[in-house]
Amino acid sequence: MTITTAIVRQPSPNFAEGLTTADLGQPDYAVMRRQHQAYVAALQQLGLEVIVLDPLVDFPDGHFVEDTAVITPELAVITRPGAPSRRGETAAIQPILSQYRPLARIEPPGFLEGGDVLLVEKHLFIGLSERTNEAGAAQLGRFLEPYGYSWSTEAVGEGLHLKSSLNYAGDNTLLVTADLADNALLAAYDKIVVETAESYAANTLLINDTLLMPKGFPELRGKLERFGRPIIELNTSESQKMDGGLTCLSLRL
Ligand code: CIR
Repeated sequence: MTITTAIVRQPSPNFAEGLTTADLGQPDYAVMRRQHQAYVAALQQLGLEVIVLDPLVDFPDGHFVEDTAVITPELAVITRPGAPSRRGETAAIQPILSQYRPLARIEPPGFLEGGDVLLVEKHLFIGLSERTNEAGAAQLGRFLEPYGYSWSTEAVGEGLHLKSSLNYAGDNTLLVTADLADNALLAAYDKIVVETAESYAANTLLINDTLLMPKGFPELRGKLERFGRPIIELNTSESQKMDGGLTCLSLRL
């Protein structure tokens, strides 16, 4: 699908109180804001309409909007985040999404976060993680099967979410971390393998023809240049300190 619109949410001043396992130092709000503004500017430069929502002070991870919904051209599935501290974020995203798509909802005992769902054409790769369980994955699959989608599940090994390790670069090509390079489920695709030292950069985001990648990963940058799509590099240092990356910061429609 051609992406025309992105929904983002401004980081809250208390964003550093969000969940993280990273040990990369204390995040800085002013720097985070600048990096977020640069992200919005990059999406606008690509011709997208960007809807910027207000910060959610009660939800310091709230700007990682990707986790609150899974969007296809037919439907927006409101998730039920596996992280209890993030469950309330979904109520805040529904009003805007209902303007664009019919809504469906993941219900207990299911839980699922958007970061665990990679849509490649009409197939959903769904990661099973601490944030997404089998019941949540099955609910999502059943919502989308009537529209011709297939789905599969994969245990998330390293990283928080599936998309910490697996993303789509276009032209039947996946970006994968080394641990997924020989995965049988991915056999039908060409692959660009992200070296272990640069594994964070597997979280690269395809917007129509262009790849948005995190700054500071020269080996992957070289591989993507050879792949041939336009590249925009963005500094993601403050998101990385909170286990987040480029895909997490938007919902694309
Ligand atoms: C969390 O742990 O939930 C946030 N600090 C980071 C969420 C990143 N989201 C994503 O990769 N889709």
